[in-house]
Amino acid sequence: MPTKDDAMQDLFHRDPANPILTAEDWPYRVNTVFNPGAAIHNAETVLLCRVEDPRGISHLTVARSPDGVHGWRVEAKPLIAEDPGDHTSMWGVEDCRVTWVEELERYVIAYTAYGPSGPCVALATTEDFESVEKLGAVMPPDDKDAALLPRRVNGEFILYHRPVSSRYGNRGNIWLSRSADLTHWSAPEPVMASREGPWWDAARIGLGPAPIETEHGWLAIYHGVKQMPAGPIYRAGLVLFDLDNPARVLRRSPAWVMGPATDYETRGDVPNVVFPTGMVHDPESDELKLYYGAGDSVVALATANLSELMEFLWQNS
Ligand code: BMA
Repeated sequence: MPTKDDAMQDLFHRDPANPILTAEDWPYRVNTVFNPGAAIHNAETVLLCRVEDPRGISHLTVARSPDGVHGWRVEAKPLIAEDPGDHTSMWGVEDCRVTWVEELERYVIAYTAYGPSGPCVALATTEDFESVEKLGAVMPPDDKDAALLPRRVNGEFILYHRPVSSRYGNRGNIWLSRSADLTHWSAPEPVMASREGPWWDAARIGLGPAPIETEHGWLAIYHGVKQMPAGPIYRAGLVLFDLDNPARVLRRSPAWVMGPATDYETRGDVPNVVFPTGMVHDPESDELKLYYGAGDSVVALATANLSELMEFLWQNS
């Protein structure tokens, strides 16, 4: 039976193997596994999953699969974990986005470090997902949902992120900062605000996976939150940023393109959450694999066709 959400948009297709990763797949005791960053390394798909341990503290652990759907091998130890000696991450690390940066020949991992001052954006780099070089916190709290563009624009790296400003009634909006060296970042520039009133993305928004370069712009997926009397609903929408000025929004989908509909999305530690954080595009087949956390409890996969997404944005914006 088609779900309520599928009846609205037929752009994304949930994989029949969903949820593709759960706490039961972990080689050690964990509470939940969700919100993964994604990358291709050595012809395999790597997911850097947020794992919440039985204390409630999160860390990031690598899972690898030959086809990005089945046969996941999960590492026995976290790649990035809480650091009791670092006040910015003593309460754990969460929700990473991974970007392959050709110029550095390294993957850049943008993640949320959590400590008593609040969540903040931290960066690390890796060659192989076996060891990391930490650059530390690069934005003050409260800030999260950061993702780096894969190349410089006008000579600078671009990091989207989500500082919370009381000017906007503490609604989270998407901003960006620029840097020549990944360490020193410019003051945030506003990019995109949550809509007002009854919209699906009125309470908060945040960027999802690192945007993909297309000839018409940077294609990105963002999450939007609607606050309901029974709790928030997290859904996903599409946005296209200008290639040369990534602070400029060219297109934004009025409606969400994916929302909680299945059991694993409408239940869990936080019901009614689809939270996309990983995206892999295969230029040959044009297939886009979108990895997302469902219900803050499991990892799920939806596939789409990149050209269809672009077409949809052109006609619905
Ligand atoms: C956001 C983040 C995510 C989480 C989502 C839904 O604020 O904390 O980690 O998946 O809420 O609970």
